Amino acid sequence: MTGMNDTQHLIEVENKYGAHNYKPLDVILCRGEGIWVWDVNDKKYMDCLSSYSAVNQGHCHPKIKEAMIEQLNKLTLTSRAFRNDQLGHFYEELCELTNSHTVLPMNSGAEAVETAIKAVRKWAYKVKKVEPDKAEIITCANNFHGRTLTIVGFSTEEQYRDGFGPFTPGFKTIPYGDIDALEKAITPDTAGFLAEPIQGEAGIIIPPAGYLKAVRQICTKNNVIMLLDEIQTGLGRTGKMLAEEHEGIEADMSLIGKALSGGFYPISAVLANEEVLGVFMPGDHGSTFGGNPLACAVGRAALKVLTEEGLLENAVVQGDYFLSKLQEIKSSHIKEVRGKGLFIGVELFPESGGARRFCEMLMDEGLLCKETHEHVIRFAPPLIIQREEIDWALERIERVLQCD
Ligand code: IF1
Repeated sequence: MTGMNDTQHLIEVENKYGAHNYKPLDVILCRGEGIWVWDVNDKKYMDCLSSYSAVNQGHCHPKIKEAMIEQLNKLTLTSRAFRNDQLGHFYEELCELTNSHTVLPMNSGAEAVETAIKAVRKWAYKVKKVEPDKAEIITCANNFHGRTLTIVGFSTEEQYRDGFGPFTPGFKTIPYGDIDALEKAITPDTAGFLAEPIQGEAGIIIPPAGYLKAVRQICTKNNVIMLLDEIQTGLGRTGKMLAEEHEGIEADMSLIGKALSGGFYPISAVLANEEVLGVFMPGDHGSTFGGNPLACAVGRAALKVLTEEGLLENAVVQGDYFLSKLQEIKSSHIKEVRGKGLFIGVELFPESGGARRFCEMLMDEGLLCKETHEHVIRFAPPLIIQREEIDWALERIERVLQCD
């Protein structure tokens, strides 16, 4: 079939057989390399979403692919009933890079979040001596932590909750970035505080300077687990291995996923100090694929690419450049440009009719990005991007944002 027929045909097939839980742009991708992807008509696009920061290393990174193929030819899955020769190395390399003490490997980001909630609750009962079934976790308005029932139960986004009740009890919501609200919300039953260092889905919401440091102090003072969800902000996206490093603090537990595999495989992990993950005894928790040798080999290679190719440093240099040039764009649509590293949001005025139509115009210009929360265009290209490629993007972004 020619590309155009292929596109129409494949859209029809998807719509016929697939659940309609997404409204994707009508672009059918078939190839990816670095920051570029191609559709079935062989049209080339710059990927400015990076699969929601899962391909920070760039699409189909050769070194990660090589590591995956090598492991594929040896051993892919053993279950955790037995050990494998990749897990220990993965743990050690991950702990060294994130200054963690202990790792619990899972598969999806939401599974890591669920694992952390279980660990924090168990720690509350076994260590903090909270009364059984009374442990409370404080979360933030406009959070995004995944799609499981427990997680959407503490979402403040009505659509993520609609029709899915009843929900898991034991969560309390406070405004994001409000340190007084946190102080007031803590009770003797508070087990933990869960937040993103920068709220992604909420529209790249950066908390006030010093917020994470103040959270750290309050959690320490009140013997509350500080739990940071770095599934989108981590692994170089904001210019650090973990975004918490910008404020010189260490959470008690940090969650990572997405780019932990460079987009090759679902891998996530709960990183913690011994005290919190130490509450898990054999048989308390698990997963068929968690910590499998293929995931560990891919994860090791993905981490190595981040460090050996200086992607964290590049995210700072290119992110600062991208942000400053975006802030120079003269457009009646732009309300605010904000970001950290290569995690950037351009907020539009409501009168502009929503970010979606600008993403569609950018797609026609060969740039793929995604609106978040209706009025924000998120720009999050792979961390390998270079200045001349950012200039290529800026030319198109400026042209589109100067349309009516
Ligand atoms: C979708 C959003 C982004 C995450 C944070 C946990 C998870 C995610 C901070 C769960 C996942 C993905 C999920 C995907 C779209 C995307 C997303 F728009 F939904 F909110 F990135 F912003 N914590 N985010 O961002 O990880 O279980 O998906 O591996 O559900 O539509 P997961």
